[in-house]
Amino acid sequence: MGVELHKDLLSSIGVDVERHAKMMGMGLAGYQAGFMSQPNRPKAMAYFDWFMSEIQAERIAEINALKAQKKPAVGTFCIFVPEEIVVGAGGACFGLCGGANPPIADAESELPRNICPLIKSAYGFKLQHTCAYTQSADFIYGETTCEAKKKTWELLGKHHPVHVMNIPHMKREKDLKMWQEEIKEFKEHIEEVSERKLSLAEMLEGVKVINAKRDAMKRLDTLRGMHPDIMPISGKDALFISQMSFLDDPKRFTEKVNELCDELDVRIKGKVSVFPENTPRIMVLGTPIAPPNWKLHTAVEGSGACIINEEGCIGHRYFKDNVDIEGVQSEDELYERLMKRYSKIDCACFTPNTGRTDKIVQMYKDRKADGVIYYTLSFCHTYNVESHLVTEALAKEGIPCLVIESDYSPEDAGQIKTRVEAFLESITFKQKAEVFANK
Ligand code: BJ8
Repeated sequence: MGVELHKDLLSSIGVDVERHAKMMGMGLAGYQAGFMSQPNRPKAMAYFDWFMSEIQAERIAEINALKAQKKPAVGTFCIFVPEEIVVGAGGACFGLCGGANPPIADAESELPRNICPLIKSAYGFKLQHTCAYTQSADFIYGETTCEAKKKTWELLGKHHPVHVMNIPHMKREKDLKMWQEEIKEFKEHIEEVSERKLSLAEMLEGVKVINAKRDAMKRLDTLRGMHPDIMPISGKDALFISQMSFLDDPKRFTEKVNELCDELDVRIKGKVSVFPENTPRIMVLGTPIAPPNWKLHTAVEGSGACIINEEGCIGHRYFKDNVDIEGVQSEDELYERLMKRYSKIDCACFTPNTGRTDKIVQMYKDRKADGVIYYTLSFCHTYNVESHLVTEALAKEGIPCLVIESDYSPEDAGQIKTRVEAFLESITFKQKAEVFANK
C-alpha cells in the first residue's frame, strides 16, 4: 500500500502514521467496495483508482518535493482561494481532509457540537495529525464565508499557520474593490513563502493551467449529464473525479480527465450506458460533498437512479467559469479579472443570491433531469435557509425536489435510502401518469 512506502516522509511532516495508515486502510476498503465493484466502468477510471491508492502517499511525496524547492504548498477549504497564483508560482494548492466522521469526536473537545461536520472533521484531522495534506501545507488559507469557519480559523491558528481572506457577503462595487485587494494580498503571501517575486507571466501561466482543468471538467459534465438516454459514467465515479480535482497535480489531472472524456465520447456514440434506459436522472444541489462522504450518491445510485451532476462547490460551481486573460497587460488588470471570475461564485454566503436559483432551474432544463435533491450538511445555516428559496422556485416550475439534511455519521444512511426510494417512486409514478395522459 502507498502509505507504507512513504512512512518516513509522513512521519517527518508530523503525521500520526499508525492512525493514518488505519484510516487509509478503511478509506481504501470503502472505495474498493463502493466504486471498483461497479459494473461497466470506463477503462480510464483505472487512473483515478490508482490515484486513490496514492492519495495520501505518492501525491504527498510530490507536494513535499515541491516544498523542498521552495515552491508554496497551500491548503484550502473553499473555492474562493485563487489557486492560479499558487500554480503560477510552481506550487501546489489543495483541499484539506474534511469529509470523514472519525475525527469529529476529537474536534468536539475544542469546537461546539452544533456546527457543520465539514469544519469539525477538518479540525479533528488537524488535532489527530491524520491528514497528510494538512501536515504538508505551508499555511492554510481560510476565508470569511460563514460564521463557523470564520471563528474556527482563530482556533485553528493555534495548531497550524493560517491566513484569512476576507470574502464579502455582498457584491456591491465597494465589496468587489476590497475583494481585488484581498487577491493581491494573497499573491504577496505566496511570494513570502516562495521568498521571491512572482511575475505576471508566471501568474498568467497559472491561469492557463487552471482554465484548462476547468475546461476538462466542463467537458466531463456535458458528457455525463447532457445525453438523456445515455449515462456513460456513474454519478459516483464522476463525483470522485470532482473530489480529486482539489488534490491531484492540475496538468496530469486535466490530461487524465480528457482521456476519460475521449472514452465517454466513444461510449455515447456506441450507446454504452452504465444505467438501463429510463433510469431517473437526478441533480444534486447544496453544500460541498467532500471525500469520503459518498453516502448520498450510494443511496441514490443504489436505489436505481443516476446522479447526473452536482451543482455544489465540489462540482459545477467550481468549474463553471474561467478567468478571462485576453489582453491583460498588468498585474492590476489580472487581479481585476481574477476578482471578476471569483465573484461569479454563487455561494449561499452572499445576499442576495438569486442568480443561483435561476441557474439551477436552467441547469435542470438543459439536462432534462427528472428530479432534484437539495443536500445540506447539518448546521450549515446559509445553504439550509437558502433551500427554502430554491425549493419554492423549483415548485413553481413543477420540478420534483427532495431536501436532505445530513452529517457524516453512518447512522442515517438507512433513513436517507428510504426517503430517496420514496422520492424516486413518486417521480416514476408521475412520469407514468404523464405517459398515460398523453395516450
Ligand atoms: S464557496 S459553499 S466551499 S464557503 S463550512 S458554508 S457547509 S457551514 S463549505 Fe463552502 Fe466556499 Fe461557499 Fe463553496 Fe456551510 Fe459548513 Fe460553512 Fe460550508
